[in-house]
Amino acid sequence: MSGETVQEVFEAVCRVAPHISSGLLKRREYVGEENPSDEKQLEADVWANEFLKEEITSIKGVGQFASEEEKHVTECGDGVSVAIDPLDGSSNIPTNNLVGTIVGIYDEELPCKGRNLISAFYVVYGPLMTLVKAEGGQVNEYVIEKDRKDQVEIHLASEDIEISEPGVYGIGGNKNWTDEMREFESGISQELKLRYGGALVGDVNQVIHQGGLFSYPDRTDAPEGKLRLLFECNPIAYIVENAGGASTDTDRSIMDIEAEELHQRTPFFVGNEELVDRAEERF
Ligand code: AHM
Ligand code: MG
Repeated sequence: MSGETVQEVFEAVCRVAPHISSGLLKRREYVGEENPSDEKQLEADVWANEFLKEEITSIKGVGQFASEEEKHVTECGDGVSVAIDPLDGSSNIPTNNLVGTIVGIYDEELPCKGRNLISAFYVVYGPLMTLVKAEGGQVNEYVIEKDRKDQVEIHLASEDIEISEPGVYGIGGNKNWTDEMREFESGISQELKLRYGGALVGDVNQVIHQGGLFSYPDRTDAPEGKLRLLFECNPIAYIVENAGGASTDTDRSIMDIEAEELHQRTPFFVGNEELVDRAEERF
């Protein structure tokens, strides 16, 4: 039953993704409000959230809906809990750099652990619109396209994706790294190529395809880092772990973190197991 709901959520997100992408053009201004994490909201953040919320909450098997852009959980029936980051990396929108959408589907009421995820996926609004989905131990990549009549088509592009051998790395928050982080990064930079784009979806997508490490660690001014556990870290960690990689907050897998608050943050490391283990040993 929940498998059908996962499929419906997946199809709903694929249906609206092209509209979100084309609607960004007119919505690149800040609206003067802040989200629950005290970050400035763009018109695009608010609009994409409303759009996705309408689609997802109307699915019968969805019981709860929560968003990085909303303070509280919305109760909408009986069934799975869906947590979204409608536009991840939205500070990239004014300059037309990469953004995405992240979706986590949990079989438990929110807030809960990442171990309760039954599926997670992200959309990359890049030169191609792609969606990477993990479910049942398998990670697949789809291309979302519109045909000449504006009908949305979903094509399976790669099946059973496994994280590649280490190639690239990206670490956020560099202006406020701890001294330990600076040392750690200096070692990693001797081995891997630096690629940091400022959108979690893009930076993690390249780590899955080219291998390596992504991190947004604790900062001297932000002991829990920047990224939110339920909307960003859990779904991404679930996808990377299902692709044969690993995740950590430096003590445990991201998915074993107790979730106490809807918008809680955590230091975040994902990538090849050997690199994640190295971070766990170092910090
Ligand atoms: P957002 O969801 O509000 O856009 O914030 C999350 C983003 C991540 O995609 C990215 O990894 C990080 O913030 C980038 O932060 P910074 O601008 O500090 O590099
Ligand atoms: Mg985000």
